[in-house]
Amino acid sequence: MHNIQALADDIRMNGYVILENMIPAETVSAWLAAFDPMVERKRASQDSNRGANRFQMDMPFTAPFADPVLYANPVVLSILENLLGKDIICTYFASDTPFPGSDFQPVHLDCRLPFPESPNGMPVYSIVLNTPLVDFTVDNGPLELWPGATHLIPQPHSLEEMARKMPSVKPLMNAGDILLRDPRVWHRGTPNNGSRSRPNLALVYSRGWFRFENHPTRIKIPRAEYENFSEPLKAMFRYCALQNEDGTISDVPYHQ
Ligand SMILES: O=C(O)CCC(=O)C(=O)O
Repeated sequence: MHNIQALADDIRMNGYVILENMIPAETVSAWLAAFDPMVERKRASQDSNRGANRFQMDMPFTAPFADPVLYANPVVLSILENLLGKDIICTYFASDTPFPGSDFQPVHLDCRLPFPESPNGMPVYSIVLNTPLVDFTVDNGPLELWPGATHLIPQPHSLEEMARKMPSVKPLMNAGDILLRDPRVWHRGTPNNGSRSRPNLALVYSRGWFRFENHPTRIKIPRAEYENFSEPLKAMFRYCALQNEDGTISDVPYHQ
């Protein structure tokens, strides 16, 4: 059993928490088998877009990836509700993949601060869900985080300089684990010195009023899939687009 309050408080205090063994091994294997050729096609046709040999790629909201164990995981949703309240939106479904030869990224936050002029840190308003498709090792470019306080710093300056003086962690998650992190937590991708790519899926959930701007492409949900959603799920995906059977795109009907 998960202690939802304690896990939510970990995120409030430390900026992140890791949930172990959340995705069945056969599901992760199916994701990896479908993912590898997709990212290889992208790599063959486009320059890297997140630093050398590192690719951000939008994910299709289709099988095998569009699995409720990922986007509507009951443990995750309980933690999110504790942190964000009942009005939660999901607006981002993508992946980050460093290949061998990738480098350190600049230390960064994934979102802007709503009130950068305020002297106070703000409560949690957005959460990134990451789940790796292969085990993170010390060699294959684990994500590095500066936990504890960086998500509460109201006016972050000189991230690289400050980060050098502050303790960081590189959690070695296993495939099937889920990392929930406040997007304000300072972090960076590290070099992949391993023998294969190290894919990491990412979804972003926010309070209904927050716009996660990191990448503007809307999630496209096949209309048939959306029509089977429960009302709370329809509300959660209300800022996404619908992919119609004839290939056209529609807005999700306005949802109160
Ligand atoms: O290495 C990762 O999985 C995440 C990288 C990252 O933070 C980014 O590309 O913005």
